[in-house]
Amino acid sequence: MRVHRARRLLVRGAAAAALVALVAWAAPASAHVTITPSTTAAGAFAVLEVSVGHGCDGSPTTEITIRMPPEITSVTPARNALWDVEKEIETLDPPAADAHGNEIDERVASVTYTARTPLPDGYRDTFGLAVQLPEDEGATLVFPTVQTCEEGESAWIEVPADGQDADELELPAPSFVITAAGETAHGTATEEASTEHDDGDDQGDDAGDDAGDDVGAWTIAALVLGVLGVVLGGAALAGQRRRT
Ligand SMILES: [Cu+2]
Repeated sequence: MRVHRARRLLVRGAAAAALVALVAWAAPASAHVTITPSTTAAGAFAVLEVSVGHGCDGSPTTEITIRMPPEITSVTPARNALWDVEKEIETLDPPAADAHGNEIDERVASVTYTARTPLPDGYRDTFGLAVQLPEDEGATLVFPTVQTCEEGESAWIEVPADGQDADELELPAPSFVITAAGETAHGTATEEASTEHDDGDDQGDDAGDDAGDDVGAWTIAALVLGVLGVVLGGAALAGQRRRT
């Protein structure tokens, strides 16, 4: 019982933190071209969701080219029924090593999606890129992206200068920061899912007990994250209000 209540608390805490994080994140970024990684953990396999939120000053989008940072050596773009997708290959000189230690002499430098039917302003679309993230924790990965429209284009290639807030940029390049290996929202979700499955069979009860010992720590972590999220969210909102 205790475990179940703690688990519920954990879920609530995590949900609150996620909601606040989402609000803080989505408020300034919703209209831009953005990248949402499924995980930011060093060395992890991630799916990067590239989102296009509007056209160029109202003109429909015809093409999106996403340049891959040099730290990423392999990319598998998802197909999309409404777009043709093409990978631009570049030669690596000197060669680099891939995740398995094999020498590679070329990589995907950019991915281009070309619309079969232009994406009207006021509608969004997303593109999935499967990649392996580099090991360098703390590094910022930048994905300069050019959006071409029936009329004009938007080059999402601006990077904040030292001390500058990315929110101040008009056309910020999508980017995210690599975090410590294993420390991810994805990992938490797996943990929750596995304890969920454990209810019922014998084998699961053992695993459930093990998880129960950890629940206290997880609950505290979730609550701390929740409070942090509220503080960050408040700061983001305050910052936004100041500007308007
Ligand atoms: Cu925008």
